[in-house]
Amino acid sequence: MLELYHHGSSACAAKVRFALAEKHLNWTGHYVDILKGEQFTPEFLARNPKAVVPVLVHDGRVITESTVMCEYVEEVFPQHPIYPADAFERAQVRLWTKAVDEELHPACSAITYVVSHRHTILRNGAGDFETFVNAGAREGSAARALKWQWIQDGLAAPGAADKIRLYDAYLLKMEEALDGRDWLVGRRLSMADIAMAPYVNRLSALAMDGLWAGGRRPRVEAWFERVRGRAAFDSAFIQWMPPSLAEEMLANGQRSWSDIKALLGL
Ligand SMILES: N[C@@H](CCC(=O)N[C@@H](CS)C(=O)NCC(=O)O)C(=O)O
Repeated sequence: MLELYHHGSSACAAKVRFALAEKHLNWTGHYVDILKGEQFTPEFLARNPKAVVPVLVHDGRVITESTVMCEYVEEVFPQHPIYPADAFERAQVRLWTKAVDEELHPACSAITYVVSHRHTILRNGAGDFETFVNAGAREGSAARALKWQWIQDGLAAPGAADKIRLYDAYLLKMEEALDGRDWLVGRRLSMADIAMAPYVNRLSALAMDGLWAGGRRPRVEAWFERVRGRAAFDSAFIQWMPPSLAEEMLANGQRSWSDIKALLGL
């Protein structure tokens, strides 16, 4: 039995939901509202002391880290593969998943918090700095201190603008990788596309389709249409997103779009 602890707006959780759906695997969901602090309950911290979703539990065994979870399900359930058979192509896929884990995900957290989540968290009550930073395990406290700045200062927080430029640079990398092909690696959808899709979808959820639409990144635009056309898209991205949060993110994104455009010189 597969169980997933997840949240509607979590890009990492969407990645795992997308992978599970593409692999035709059934799972049971446990919704953890990370915008209300449910990741800090003793029960959740026992499963992941880093206080982040997603967490996968397979027959009672806990697996953390979204990319590790996708590799795990691929190994345990090899039907409907999401990694290519060719070793060189698998290496290319891993370069994308590594880039997501190391660079794009932190950039996505920054953009999501400074553009939208900060408003939701401030409304729900962020509490005080000490409590906020020490809510998770010690190893996560530096990341939470950074988040505190994003929540308090928005786009003016130190480093936030750089993260947005880095995010935009990834759209250009995708545009280049998609030259002459439908998918990021090889001839069919792979874990590279599954890993990148939540991050492009996030921009769309924040009303930032202008970063690729209107002829700026036409191959990314066509790729995202293909991703949206997958049967798995709905269960990965739409079904779990609370409509009120989707509306709030869209409205917050629309409010910030002129600042984002100015920052990127569009
Ligand atoms: N490297 C981790 C990152 C997990 C992560 O950052 N999760 C975010 C949502 S995408 C989270 O749970 N954040 C909780 C918080 O903001 O307090 C993974 O890939 O699973």
